[in-house]
Amino acid sequence: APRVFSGIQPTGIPHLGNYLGALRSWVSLQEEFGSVLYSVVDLHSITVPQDPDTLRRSVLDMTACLLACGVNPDKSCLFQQSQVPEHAELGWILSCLTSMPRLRHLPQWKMKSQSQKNEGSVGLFIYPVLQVADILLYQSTHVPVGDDQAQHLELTQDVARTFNNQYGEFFPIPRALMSKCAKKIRSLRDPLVKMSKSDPQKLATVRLTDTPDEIVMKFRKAVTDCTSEVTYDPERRPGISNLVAIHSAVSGLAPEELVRQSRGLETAQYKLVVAEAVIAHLTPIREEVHRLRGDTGFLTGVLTRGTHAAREVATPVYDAVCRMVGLR
Ligand code: AQP
Repeated sequence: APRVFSGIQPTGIPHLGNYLGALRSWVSLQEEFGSVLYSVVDLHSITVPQDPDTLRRSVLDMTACLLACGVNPDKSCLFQQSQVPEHAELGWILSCLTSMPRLRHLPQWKMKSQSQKNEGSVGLFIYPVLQVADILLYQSTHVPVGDDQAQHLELTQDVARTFNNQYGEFFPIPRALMSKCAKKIRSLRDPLVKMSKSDPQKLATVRLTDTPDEIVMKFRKAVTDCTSEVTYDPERRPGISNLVAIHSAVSGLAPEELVRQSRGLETAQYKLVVAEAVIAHLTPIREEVHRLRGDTGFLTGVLTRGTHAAREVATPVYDAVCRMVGLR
């Protein structure tokens, strides 16, 4: 039966990129698919240093944000990855089927390891295999992915095939569900890089909990070029085009239509138009995040229920894998 899996790291409050590129489609997928699992992937987040208290808080904050965006725990299984130990256990078995060169060529390792001392941890190196385990543990058939994750899904498909060839047909080969909405939202400070939770520049990232004043300020200071006309040309004018892309994603109107409507506006004026559209879109979400964040008991309860439901699927799959490999 079709089954969707996706995850998000508890590395801070999600931003417009996470929301428009991933979370918004998570909500629609719970209507389209009978079985949907969404995980707050805390084991992935410790591949780079995390403060323990902040991490604990971030898991609950992320849960509040997912619920506020419309993830419905009655329709999807929402859980914390580390509470289902089979993720790490299956990850170990699958890491024994994956070659070092295969991992060394993945773009995220190349990028993230450069910014870490000693090239980064072994965990950072093999986390794509843990991601493979996240997906295969539920025999998932569909995975919503952004551009940046396409190569990790290819790895998942390769590892699933390797396992099936070696031990017998077991894992479905999961397929990508390419995001219909915004593929890649860029930093407001540097339109050449993606918007990221852990970007140290505060003005680069619009978070779901930002106040209207903060949103206005961030868009006002968004980096664009010296041309004051509003056009959509991601190759040559990435800064202004990123704003048009954000505007398009929150309004549902095509970039060309928005450019037409903005004729005569200077970029400085257009930035405020985009800020207002974003504020209108995010305000109900922000208010719901604030309401939910205060209710730690409720959030923990949602995750506990999710853990039980996830383990019901994961345990028999993992047991079968162990038998096939010869560990039972
Ligand atoms: N800028 C983006 N535009 C569109 N989609 C994005 N995603 C992330 N950034 C953008 C999508 O969000 C989902 C969850 O991402 P994640 O938290 O698991 O890891 P990430 O991709 O590393 O996201 P961040 O925000 O950059 O986090 P940090 O700074 O902690 O590494 C994924 O589906 C991703 O495609």
